[in-house]
Amino acid sequence: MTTPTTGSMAAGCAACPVHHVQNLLKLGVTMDNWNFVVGLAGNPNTGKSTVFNALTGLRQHTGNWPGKTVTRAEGGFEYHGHRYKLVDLPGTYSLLAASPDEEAARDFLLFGRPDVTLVVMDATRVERNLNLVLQVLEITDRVVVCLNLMDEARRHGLQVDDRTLARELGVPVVPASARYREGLDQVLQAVSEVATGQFICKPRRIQNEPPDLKRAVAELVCRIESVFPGLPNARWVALRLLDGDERIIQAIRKGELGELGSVSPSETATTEAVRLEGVR
Ligand SMILES: Nc1nc2c(ncn2[C@@H]2O[C@H](COP(=O)(O)OP(=O)(O)O)[C@@H](O)[C@H]2O)c(=O)[nH]1
Ligand SMILES: [Mg+2]
Repeated sequence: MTTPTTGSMAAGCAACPVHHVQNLLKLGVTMDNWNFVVGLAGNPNTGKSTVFNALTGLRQHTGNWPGKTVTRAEGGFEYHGHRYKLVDLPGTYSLLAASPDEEAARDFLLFGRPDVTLVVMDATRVERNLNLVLQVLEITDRVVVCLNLMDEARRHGLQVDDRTLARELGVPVVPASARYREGLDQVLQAVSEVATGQFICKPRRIQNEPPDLKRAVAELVCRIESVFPGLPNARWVALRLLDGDERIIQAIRKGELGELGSVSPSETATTEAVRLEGVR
């Protein structure tokens, strides 16, 4: 028997939370009593904690990421009848994690799959900050960019065209000066539109992948998914393996990645993981 698909169900889907409850739990984030989870990402010193404090006020607490000495701040807010949990991630320049801080941010974004990733950018260093934004756009299509430190940009005589940036990136870009609480209402509005599916992002992705790469990625994704069923973002893992990312290879060897799938890897998984490396 086939499951009927109705228009309302399809519409409901865009509005459904996408976060991965089990993985979030493994990453130390509980989702009881929350409708949506928002990850706050960005390079260090872009104003993430300032945005976090402004949006959550006193409703926040800090803890550590499981198994790491990296602190995590969690807080919440309500907006238009929905309850949002906001997680302030460690500052990171890249998802190609180099430090435990970057690793915590990467694991949360990749495997916890927040309903919205709010990337805070420094408007005075757009080019450098775009590196992380573009990487985030590769792994999720629910992104809002907060173009922060606009007051600093103005002070330096820099003009940043947020509309063109939004068009080019395919996601909402909201200019803000978090220290002065400017633009934060618009940030909330954009986050809620993306979370509830009122706004569907069309993120800019790598175009024209060479056919050889496409084939290799497809083959690897298939094998990764059979070894680690339920692992979100297998495509990203495949690309990292092809790039020879030592951390990801280790994560596969030690079964860390398996822990973030819906089923623990079987005995054969390790053998298969070694074979996966052989594909490179
Ligand atoms: N001028 C200005 N300073 C800001 C703004 N937002 C944050 N800051 C300052 O930038 C510094 C770093 O902010 P913080 O929130 O700790 O950044 P994080 O490392 O991304 O969490 C702090 O001194 C903030 O007061 C802003 O919009 N304008
Ligand atoms: Mg901070």
